[in-house]
Order: sequence, then C-alpha cells, then structure tokens
Amino acid sequence: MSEVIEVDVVVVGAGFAGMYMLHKLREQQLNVQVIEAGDDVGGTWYWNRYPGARCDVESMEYSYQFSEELQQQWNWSERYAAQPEILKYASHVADRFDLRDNIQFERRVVSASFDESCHKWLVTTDQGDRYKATFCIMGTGCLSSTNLPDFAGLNDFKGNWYHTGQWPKEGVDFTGKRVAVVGTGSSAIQSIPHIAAQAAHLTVFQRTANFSIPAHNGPLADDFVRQIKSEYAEFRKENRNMHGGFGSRFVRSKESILSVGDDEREQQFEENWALGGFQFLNAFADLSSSTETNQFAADFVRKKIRAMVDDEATATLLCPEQIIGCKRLCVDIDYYQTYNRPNVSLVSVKDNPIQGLTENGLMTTEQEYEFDIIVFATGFDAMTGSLLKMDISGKDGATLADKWHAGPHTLLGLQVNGFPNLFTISGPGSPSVLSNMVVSIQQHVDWISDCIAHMRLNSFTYIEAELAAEQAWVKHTNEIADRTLYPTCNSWYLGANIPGKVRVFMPYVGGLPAYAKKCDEVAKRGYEGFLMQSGGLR
Ligand code: N01
Repeated sequence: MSEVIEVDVVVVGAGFAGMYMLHKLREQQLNVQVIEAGDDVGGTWYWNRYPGARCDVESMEYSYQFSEELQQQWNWSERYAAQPEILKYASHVADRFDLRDNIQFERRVVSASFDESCHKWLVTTDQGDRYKATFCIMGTGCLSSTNLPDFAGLNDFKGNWYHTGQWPKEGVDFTGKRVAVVGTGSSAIQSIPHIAAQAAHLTVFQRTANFSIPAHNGPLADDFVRQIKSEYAEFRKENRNMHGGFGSRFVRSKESILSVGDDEREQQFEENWALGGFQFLNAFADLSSSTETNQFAADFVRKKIRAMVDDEATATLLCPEQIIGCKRLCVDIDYYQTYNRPNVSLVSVKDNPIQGLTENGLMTTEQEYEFDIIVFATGFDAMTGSLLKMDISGKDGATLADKWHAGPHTLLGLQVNGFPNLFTISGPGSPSVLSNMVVSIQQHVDWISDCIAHMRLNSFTYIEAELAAEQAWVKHTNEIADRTLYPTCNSWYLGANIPGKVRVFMPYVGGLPAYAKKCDEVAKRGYEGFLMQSGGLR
C-alpha cells in the first residue's frame, strides 16, 4: 500500500470547477491536490469529443470571469464555441495559472472516508494513491457519469460501439460505414448531422422526440466582441442577475401569451426563433407556467419541424408530444434538415424497444438492423451519478449512497449533513444545470473558498451542514420545483432516465440571483445552518 500523502485539500476533478477551485485555494497558500481521471484538464469538454459537440450558451458568456486579463485576452471565434475550442481554452487556463503541477492525472477516486478523530478525509484512487486532507471538494460535474443502457450482447457486436460522453481521442471515421445512433437528446442532435455527412447510411433510433431550436451559430463579429470587452465586468454582472446566469443582451418578454392575438403571437415566436437557442422560450413571460400557454410554443415548433422535414411520416415522428422546455431544450445546427438526406432514416423504438446488440447490429422487439458502428447518445446518470460511484462515507461510517437512498439531500447543494468538510461544487440542490454552468461554478467556488478562509481565520477545522437546515432547504427546493411543469415529464433532471433511480427534481429551480443572495446571506450570518467547530488535529 502506498504511503499516505497529507495535504490541506483534495479536489476531485479538473474540469472548470476543479481548476478554479485549485486556483482560489492556492491564493490562500493551501496545499491542494487535484485528482483527475482524464489525462488532461477540461472535464465535460475533455470527454465529450463527439463530432459536432458544442456549447449551447454563448461563448462570450460561457467562460471564467475571475480574471479581467484572461477575459480580455482570450478570443472566441464563434457565437457558440465548439468543443475543441473550449478544450483549448481550458488548457490555456491551466497553463496561464500554472495549474497542472497540482493535478494528478489518470487517477480515478474510488473512495473517500471521514476520520472523526482528526477531522480529515482519507481519499484513495484506483492506482492505490492515498491522500489525507482536511477538506475534500467534489468538482465531479453534473453530467459526467455516462448512462449506457443495460443492453444484452454488447460484447457480441463485431463492429465498434461508442458512447458520446466517452469519445475516443483519435476520433471515429464513419466514411462508408453503416451507422446507428441511439438517442435523440442534445448529444445525438449535435452529432447526427456530422455523422450523416460521412456515413454510407445513418439510422437514428428514437424513443422520445425532443424539441430543438436552431442555434444560428456563426463567426463572432469584431465590433460585437469589442463592445462586450469594453464593458465586460458590467456585462458579467448583468448576466449574474439573470435567472439562468446568461442572456442579458436579449429582452425577456414580460407579456402573457394569453394577452395577444394570433398574428402578434406568431410574429413574436418568429422573432425569438430567429434569435436562436434558448431565447425562443423568452418570447412570452408565461410559456412555462401552464400546459395551456406552453402548448402555443410547442405547436409553433412542431409546425417548424414539419416545414423543415420533407417526408411527412418522418416529420410526424420527430414532433415531440411532451411540453416544451420540460426536458432540456436542444440547440442545433441543421438537425431536422439532416432527415432530408437520402442516407438517413429514423426508427421509432417507442413501441418496439431495443432489446440488445447482436453480432451484426441491433435488435428491437420487431427486427434486426445491421451496422458497422453503433453510437450510444444515451446520456448521463446526472448530478448524483459520479458522486455515488465513489464509495463516500462520513460520520459513523454512514455512506452517501444510504443517505441519498430517497434522493439527494444537501444544504444549498454545497454540503451534506453527516459528511463534514466535504463540499460539492454545483451539487444537487443548487441551480447548476439550469444555469450557465461556468457562472454557477464560479459562485460556488468563491463561496467555498471564502468559507474555508473564514474557518482558518477562526481556527475551525470542522464544518457540517446542520440537519434541520438541510431538511428546510430540501423542502424549499422540492416545493418550488413542484410549482413548475418540470416534474411532468421523464427528464434526467428528475433521474427518470436511469432505471431504478428515485424520481426527485434535483437542481434548484428558483434562479441564480435568488440562490446566490441566499448563499451570501448565510455567509454574512456566520455561515448560518452550518456547524463549525475547532479541535481536530492539524
Ligand atoms: O442525453 P439525454 P444527452 N433506448 O439524456 C435515449 C448536456 N449536453 O447526452 O428521452 C432508446 O438528453 C433517450 O430517450 P428518452 C445537456 O444538458 C449539453 O443527449 O429517455 N433510447 C434520449 O433520447 C443535455 O440535456 C450539450 O426516451 C434511449 C437519449 O438517449 C445533457 O447533456 C451537448 C435508451 C439521451 O438523451 C444530456 O444530453 C450535449 C434506450 N434504452 C449534452 N436510453 C451542449 O450543448 C436512453 N435513450 C452544452
């Protein structure tokens, strides 16, 4: 067994969260060890290298804001950045702030256990490393544990299969191949046009049709970039005050859809469709308030799908039945148009589920399909998957898996009662996936960093979310989620995509500004709801 290395803090993951956490803690002269499974930084943008992978938040906003020099000097090329450019940015940040020396790559954390006698975490990796640290901070990401359905015969298939969330670094050549894509979420919708352009034939297996809005991507105009950079701090502040932490340069309508006539409604929808991406749902103030108001927007998009897709039967299959915005809205480039290609076909597996893989391809309850390559765009065990894959035990040896058997319980998505000195960056119960992730990450990292500074100043070695405060937060997050339409469809926000996972709406739906205000108030009141103690050995 390798010797135990003592550090102040172990951070798990070197994505956007882990990198900034390291930077902030080093400013406090703390000895930090980051542990990362990949061989470089970037997190989600390291693993999701599938063709067409791109961010759905605009590049001038999906970036760090802690360094004015960084945000002034870095240049994005497109309105929505593609994965290679975001990965290059992550690498640039690692170089610029000299982060790699404190990151242990190609190591996966397998366990973390709290030692009450000394108030320290013992963290172990799959390579047998052992670290002892006062604080353990999870920067493991919300969408990093891939979901591969339990299909029979995965090893029988003679061709190659891939998951979009674990794409090979060397890429995949689809030229002349018969290809299957399973799934029609964001990853599929982004990759399908690229795969179709190469493959001899592409067959898409769809269980549930999704709503997608065109990105209207393009190169960034110099004038636009110059204007944003001339007042970047103000621009960032305005975005932090937006519900999702992005989109301040667009108008969010305050008007009810029920107050306008047919023509005005259509015109407004057209205008917001032309803006692209998530802006579509800002056409009216109440599109997410009721099924009645939502139906107008859903009908408009279904009409657009029918106009874009030539074959009527295919268009019908592509028209989603659920509420728009209930599952995460997709943002695409030429997704629907791709079905007009002669080498693309769509198979609904709603009523004829995929049973498994065969030597030659895929078998549904209806028939066998032959392929050379199968791409699983089947998503993630979101928000809790990566945390629960590790064996995490807190006070009295209680495990996180047991604690969360009825769904994740946290205080502010930052800490869990029974697991002292453990922090979760963008954990369940925080806005996370409902917001611009980089903004939420930065807000969490700043809060955790300030909290640790406060503890050191006051010689505390122990912090734990109090049970009553945690229960009140969980109650509040559930109550506000239950007031929305979100719980009405089978989304990964609810864990509904994972067989056997408890159905609980996991992110905080009250918006980033209200959430950040609450976090600030808690800190100002001496970390109200968190128990702090001194006395652990250092
Ligand atoms: O995963 P998903 P994703 N048989 O869960 C289907 C972010 N992201 O990787 O809906 C057949 O959305 C499943 O069907 P159903 C973004 O937040 C962001 O695409 O469960 N099909 C669904 O169609 C996104 O929301 C970007 O009925 C099966 C698909 O697989 C999140 O990641 C880009 C099946 C999974 O869709 C997840 O997106 C990409 C089965 N057994 C991703 N099992 C950006 O733009 C599952 N499916 C930043």
